[in-house]
Amino acid sequence: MRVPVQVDASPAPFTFDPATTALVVIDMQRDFCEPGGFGETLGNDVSLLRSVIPPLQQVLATARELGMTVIHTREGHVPDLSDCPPAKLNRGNPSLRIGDPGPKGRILVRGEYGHDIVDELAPARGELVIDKPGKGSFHGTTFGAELEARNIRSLVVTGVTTEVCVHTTVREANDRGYECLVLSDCTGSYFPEFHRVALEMVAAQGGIFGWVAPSTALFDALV
Ligand code: TIU
Repeated sequence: MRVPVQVDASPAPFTFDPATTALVVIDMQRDFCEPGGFGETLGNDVSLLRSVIPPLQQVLATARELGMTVIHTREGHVPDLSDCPPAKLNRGNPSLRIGDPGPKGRILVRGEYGHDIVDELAPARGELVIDKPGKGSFHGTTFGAELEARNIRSLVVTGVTTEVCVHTTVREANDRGYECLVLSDCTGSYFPEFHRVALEMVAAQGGIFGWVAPSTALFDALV
């Protein structure tokens, strides 16, 4: 592997040093990826997110081999829901609201089975897990401080959903000066069209928020 690593990406090659790059795995929780959780209560077909898991397992394994910083996030709320604004709690017409008891525990509540990350992508010992109340990874969390403490300059971003939590995180990371590569096959949406267009938005206008590439381009760059 030659450093800096150069990935064939859109709209231009993405260059990074694994020592100053974090792999960010956003919200790969049972609540979004499995039946009986938050995603399904919103009326979504959660099976659409399953295709993200196999390539993301490979990317995780590679990042661990390289000794990269790995950060997982989980969207959810404290049990008394004091960090869930009414604007979020009362929005829409879900079959179960945040905090209601569901088949995998209380919907989107920290400490519940459904809130945790799917078994296939379980964090390894020492990897950071950031609990976030919102869609973005910076709001109400120590994510920004953790990146600064580790001298991270670039992010390889994965997880769900592309146009919601992935986009919110990438947009703010870009404003904060981080260079973000979004891995197209390691992100997913309940809406295939939103996924496609969300990725196009990242890379449009000369890479207005960042870069996009499939995980195969990352692996090719690392040989
Ligand atoms: N993690 C994340 O994207 N939260 C969402 O609520 N996404 C939806 O697409 N609903």
